[in-house]
Amino acid sequence: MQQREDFLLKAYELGIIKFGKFTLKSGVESPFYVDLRPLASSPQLLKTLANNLLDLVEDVDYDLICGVPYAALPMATTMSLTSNIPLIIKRKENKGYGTKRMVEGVFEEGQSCLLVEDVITSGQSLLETVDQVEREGLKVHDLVVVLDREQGGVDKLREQGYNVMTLFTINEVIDILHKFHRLSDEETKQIKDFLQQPIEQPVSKQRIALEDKKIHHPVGKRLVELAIKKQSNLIASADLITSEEIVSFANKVGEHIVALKLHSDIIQDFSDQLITDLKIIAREKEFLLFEDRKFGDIGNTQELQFKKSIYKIADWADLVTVHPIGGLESLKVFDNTGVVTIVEMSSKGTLTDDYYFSKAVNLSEQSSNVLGCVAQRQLPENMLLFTPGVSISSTGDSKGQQYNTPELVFKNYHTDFMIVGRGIYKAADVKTAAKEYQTLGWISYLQSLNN
Ligand code: 5BU
Repeated sequence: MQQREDFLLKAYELGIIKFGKFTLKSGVESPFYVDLRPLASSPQLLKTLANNLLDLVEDVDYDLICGVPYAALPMATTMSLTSNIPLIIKRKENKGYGTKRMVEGVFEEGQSCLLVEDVITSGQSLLETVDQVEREGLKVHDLVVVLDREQGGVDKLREQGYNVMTLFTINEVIDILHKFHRLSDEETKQIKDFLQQPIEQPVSKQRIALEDKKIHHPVGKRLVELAIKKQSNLIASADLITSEEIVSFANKVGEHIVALKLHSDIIQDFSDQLITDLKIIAREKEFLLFEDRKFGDIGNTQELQFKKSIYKIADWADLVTVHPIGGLESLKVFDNTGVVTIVEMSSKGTLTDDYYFSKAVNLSEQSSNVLGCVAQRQLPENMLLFTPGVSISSTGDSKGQQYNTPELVFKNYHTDFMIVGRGIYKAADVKTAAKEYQTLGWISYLQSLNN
């Protein structure tokens, strides 16, 4: 007993549990937060922990030890080194990867493996992990977990026939910290009260209506206003290479769109006159001009490209796209133009994986220039989501583009604005196609509000 207490107090000093106000993934506010990753920084504690876990599974037979990144991986490694039982690693899902293998290491079908995890909460993610390991042909029966947050997970796994062994429950942890004066009576009561509450369901992921989004950038507000007024969330991409084609296209689709997206540097006869013409049409038909420049350099170069190139983007673009790869300060150079960061691309094999996505969204949220992002999945509610790769009839091209339908992007991604290029400008009747996308996009958006 004393050894367990001693271990816990030392682990507490490392910062594995913090008290305060924390919003959990489910949206629930918790008075404490547990993170066992710092344990890897203390070889002594890690060894003690591994020994404790091995003691727990003394009577269990297994051929392999399986660790799950990140927190449990050093624990499983230490258990493997101590017991001489080989280690395998259950990979974290990695979208966009070529190999489908979810478990790394040497193993044979039918071998039994002991699964090591840091924390068990509702048990849902642990069940998914077990399922993925079993799909590789391995047998899972025994699981050893450092901390049980006592939210039903252990029972859930036991009901399914798994043998779950846990080192600590959260109530025990709180009791020990209280006993040794790491927590006051008041704090202890508050946490215990929280733990007594019925387990809350995760906040529903219902999408919020455009008018309820908290968008601060004036261009973002204007875009939302236009969408509601015109009942359109369509941005047409005019990937055409002559001024004449672009002006004609803008005249035909103008009433159905909220923005016309251009790539200025593909226009062979780009001139100030083109911009003058487009500005007139944009004012008359009420849409914004969106330059899909995809800036991706240091701030100084981006500023020169934005203001000094022959395209004079700063003089006319309401919106521009920027890769946030150059860091937060590189986004400061766009003055009052609305910045849409590219946090995920639509094309096959894009390098914008989960890690890049979350860092890029984070950075975008910190910049007052940014009103939204280009992505293929849900964003935080304060960002407008722009989704290209949308087509009613095609699933992709021969150069890596991938398409989804308007229904799918509004329902699954909670897209705010869909970007359509070839689906419209290559249509036999451009105006009818724009109208069709507008109607379908708006209906899909309204339906997605009720899901
Ligand atoms: P399409 O013809 O609908 O495939 O054109 C899509 C447009 O959106 C095109 O101008 C691309 O440059 C742009 N796009 C994209 O397709 N995917 C992305 O991830 C980004 C931009 Br970012």
